[in-house]
Amino acid sequence: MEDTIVAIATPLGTGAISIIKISGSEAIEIVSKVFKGKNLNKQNSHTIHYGFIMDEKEKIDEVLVSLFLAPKTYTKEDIVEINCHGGIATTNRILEVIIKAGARFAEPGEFTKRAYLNGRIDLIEAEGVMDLIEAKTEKMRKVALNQLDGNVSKKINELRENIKAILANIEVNIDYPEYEDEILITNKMIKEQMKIINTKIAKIVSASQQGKIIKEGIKVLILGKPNVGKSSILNKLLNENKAIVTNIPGTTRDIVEGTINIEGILFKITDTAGIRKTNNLVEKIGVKKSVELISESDLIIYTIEKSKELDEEDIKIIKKIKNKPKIIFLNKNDSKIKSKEIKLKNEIIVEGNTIEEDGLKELKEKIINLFKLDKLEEKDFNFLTNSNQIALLKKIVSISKNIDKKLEENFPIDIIEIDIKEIFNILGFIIGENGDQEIINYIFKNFCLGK
Ligand SMILES: Nc1nc2c(ncn2[C@@H]2O[C@H](COP(=O)(O)OP(=O)(O)O)[C@@H](O)[C@H]2O)c(=O)[nH]1
Ligand SMILES: [Mg+2]
Repeated sequence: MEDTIVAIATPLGTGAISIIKISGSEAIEIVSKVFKGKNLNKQNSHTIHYGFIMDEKEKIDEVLVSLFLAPKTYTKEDIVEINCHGGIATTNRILEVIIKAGARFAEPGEFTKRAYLNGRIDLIEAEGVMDLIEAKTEKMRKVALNQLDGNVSKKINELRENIKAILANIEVNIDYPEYEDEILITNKMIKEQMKIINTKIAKIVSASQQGKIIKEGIKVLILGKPNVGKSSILNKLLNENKAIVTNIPGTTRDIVEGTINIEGILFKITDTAGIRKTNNLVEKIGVKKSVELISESDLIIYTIEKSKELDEEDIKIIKKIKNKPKIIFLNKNDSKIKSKEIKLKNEIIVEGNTIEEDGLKELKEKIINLFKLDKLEEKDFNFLTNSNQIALLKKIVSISKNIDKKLEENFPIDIIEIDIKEIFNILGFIIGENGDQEIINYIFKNFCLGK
């Protein structure tokens, strides 16, 4: 935190401008050493200044320098931003010059980490910053902005206040047990208060499951035997000829992926090598990869040719994906060959073909229903999207159940108090108030450079 840090805030590549960001107590002093223009030490906060970046006597670029003086800045430290000409050579050279003048190259997310450590934002809001940068759909953007605005933090803080009130009551009861007129904490009362809190938490947990879908999208795996039309389905869903389609079984060997947006949710669709026994080494590796992908996927589209009966191979694969959400796609229903009856109970089945594009719309509708995507309530975006934080919330749910049990069995109040205090602490971890290093590192290590 003592160091003044620097990073390139814009993507490295060809572009009109690049922004180099410097934060720390020596930001102005460091930039002044290499800036030819007005004396930056004498300028007001939130002003922009024209000049040149120099390396000794060599002119590096014509720039605009923005000044932001502490504490009203992103990091609460002095910040200088240099707008220079875009492109790799200029941007990198300016970065070099600034480092030579005394700044240290920033770690990923270090600016936001400072905003957090200096108390300007909490962990949920920090997470919102990153989510906003990574948002690829309107829904993702709205969720992230809501988080960044502190609405989710507000919910967690409310819960903490509620818990604090219960704890205060317990304290009174423990300290002055003989005071008849003090509110006597009975187990029944704690139970009622905890019930209200539990309902609130349950609501956030259930919303968070959906939030995860919005943030991370849904991973779809197209599986089936060779030549049933998997690659054709991928191409039709993506509306792009991404995978090679031929009538030669075993054409697809590598994993082919693409992304589509259905109802504001990102679907990462993966086409795989058809699963079969093969002696071809390359195909074998492909088949192995297909099977490995099963556990990581959220949805499997299992493809069968409508005119063919399920054979042993099919049944073997279907067994492997028994516990996965899946849709069976009966392909090639345009074929003149009489179709066989498919004996699959309790499965969602869609039939169609990729030549006349029959059934693909229905396939999408079934996906929407399966994940209840049409019911994602936009107005209630108050949930957590980080799986670590969701796990913490679930831990609270289980502690809470334990409290209930102990109350039932009339445990002494000071024992129950320990559990309630733990809930209070865990809520603190979620917003980052107790500064748990592991959670902090986990969140910031996924940040991009320059933010
Ligand atoms: N008649 C018919 N042929 C199809 C259909 N979908 C794919 N095919 C053909 O089936 C063959 C295998 O398709 P492909 O998508 O490569 O199957 P994959 O091996 O499962 O990826 C190709 O010749 C396709 O043109 C369909 O719906 N109807
Ligand atoms: Mg294929």
